[in-house]
Amino acid sequence: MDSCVILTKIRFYFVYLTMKTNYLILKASALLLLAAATGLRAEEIPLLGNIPGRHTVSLNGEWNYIVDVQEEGYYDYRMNPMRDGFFLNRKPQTPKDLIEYDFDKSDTMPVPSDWNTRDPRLFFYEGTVWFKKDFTCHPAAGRRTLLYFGAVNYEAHVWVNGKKAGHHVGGFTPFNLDVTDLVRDGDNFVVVKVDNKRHPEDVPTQIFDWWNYGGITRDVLLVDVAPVYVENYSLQLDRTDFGLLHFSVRLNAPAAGKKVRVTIPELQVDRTVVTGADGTARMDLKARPELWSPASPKLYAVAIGLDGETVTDQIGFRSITTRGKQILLNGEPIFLKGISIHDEKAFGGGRANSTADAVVRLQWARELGCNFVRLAHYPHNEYMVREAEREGILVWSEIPVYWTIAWTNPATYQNAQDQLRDMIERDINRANVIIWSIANETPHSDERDAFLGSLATYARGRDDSRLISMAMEVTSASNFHNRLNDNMNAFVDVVSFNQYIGWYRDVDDAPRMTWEIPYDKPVIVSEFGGGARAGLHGDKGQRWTEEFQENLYIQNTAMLDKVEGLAGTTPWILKDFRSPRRVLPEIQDYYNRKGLVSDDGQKKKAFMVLKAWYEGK
Ligand code: GCB
Repeated sequence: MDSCVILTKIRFYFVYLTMKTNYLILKASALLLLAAATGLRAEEIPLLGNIPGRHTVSLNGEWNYIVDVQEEGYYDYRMNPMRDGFFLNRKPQTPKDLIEYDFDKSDTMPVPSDWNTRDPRLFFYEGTVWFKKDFTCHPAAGRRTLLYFGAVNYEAHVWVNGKKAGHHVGGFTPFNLDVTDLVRDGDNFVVVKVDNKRHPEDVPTQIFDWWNYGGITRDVLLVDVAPVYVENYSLQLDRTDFGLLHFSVRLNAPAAGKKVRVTIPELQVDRTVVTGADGTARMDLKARPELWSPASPKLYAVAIGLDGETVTDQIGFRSITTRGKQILLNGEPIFLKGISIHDEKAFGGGRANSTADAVVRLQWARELGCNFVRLAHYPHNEYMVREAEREGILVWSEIPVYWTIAWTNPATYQNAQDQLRDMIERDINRANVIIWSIANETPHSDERDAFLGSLATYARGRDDSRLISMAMEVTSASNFHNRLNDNMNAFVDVVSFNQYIGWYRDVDDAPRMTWEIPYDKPVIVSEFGGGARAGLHGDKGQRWTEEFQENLYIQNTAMLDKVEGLAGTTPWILKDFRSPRRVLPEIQDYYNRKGLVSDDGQKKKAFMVLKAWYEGK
């Protein structure tokens, strides 16, 4: 069934670093094997940048779904993939016919959403659910039709009109399939097999402290494009010359001699560049934009034209650099007053997937006085990033290389790199995104260093206009002296670490703690915090009370003021979030309670402590 041709057009070299040899470049043939291992198919084509600026038709709305615990819609009773699985969406043709499923008589669920909060039977479910949607379309002759998914968690197989359209792994990044040859004028249907079972070689792996929401969790769109189209582009301010912009563009095909026109009317920019034999082009533009900043999040209307068609965008211009232990925004030192956030709705759990969901959480962040958010632990939905950009909130964006990754498995590496690539591709022109983070709390080993070193090098190769970081851990040098000692220091621009003094260790230790970060780089404390059940009051020594959490924040903020080179913090976390690891009845009830705001929107006492600390920064 999966006899699709393996993608032969490998665009990027897979560079694998080891700490011992520093650079070891795998041969191109290994790339093909890796692509095969991660399921890249001929139909999954490189991601389109700036999806909101394209010609799209939404396939959001009610989709029929079938819960398939044993994947009997996919495998026969000998576990061989079937030719006539549920993807054919068959109907009995005669009264004798045996067909044991019927999408049209099955329940519906809105897309985008997650099945865990949409169907009470599926709250803990991890497995396969089939989705089906009917749609009409009228593709114009000579055009191409792409099918775009904002995200499907975790693995998706997609068929259009019963024919395989593609396969994708990774639950938080977008992908698009070329379905031109599968769609027909008039009635069509799309079937998606979604599977969110966890496996040790996945990214993230089998254990992680958040809810494994399954489903088609972000928008589904049909995209109409010309045969040769602008795949993606980047328009960035020079790091130091604020009168200079760098533009680069990539077409979907190696089409030479194509004229790409860039206009920014407000800056009187109207320039054309011609593509080379590989279908790419770059040029520098003289312009002196008003700089994007939290105080003034100025965006300019930009149009990218090719063959009479334009992609429109809103782009801000800023520079982000470091100098010694400082982070510089537009050349000026900035302290990043941040908060960590999961991509969950503001109230009651469930995956967030709209601007409205973003607005509430960003409003709380702004009330705290934040100019920065850590979008943990995976790329959040695009609405969140764009709304933060509009509101002037800087972003740390991260891939789910979390805890116990299978460091030596090449397919795991390729999966992580693909997620990193697509996170960067999607948000390459977002002015507010200043940090790409490649990992969270990973155990030290040579294999881990090789894996992460390679990811960091890859990220820098794709985007040298932003900073690279990762959430490290401190290793105690002695009982009250904390030293950061991580080989990954060599690869990051910003040294970040998580610490939980006061929660996983006695809060009274905080005043005695000393810190040593022996690197001449800015420092972000990417997590600290502790849990409290909103409305539970008592002595500051009583765990789970708001007073305990309040005191923890008082002690921690005082302690952090002594960290040399502290350039920002993103305490853990804005809002209580769903986690299967948090089982304590009456307190947790499957929520991680480290939020400053409860799952039903109540602000806890510690909220005011952090707010006051940020007011003084
Ligand atoms: C951490 C993790 C985060 C957890 C948090 C906690 O260090 O990075 O994902 O949720 O601790 O609550 O323990």
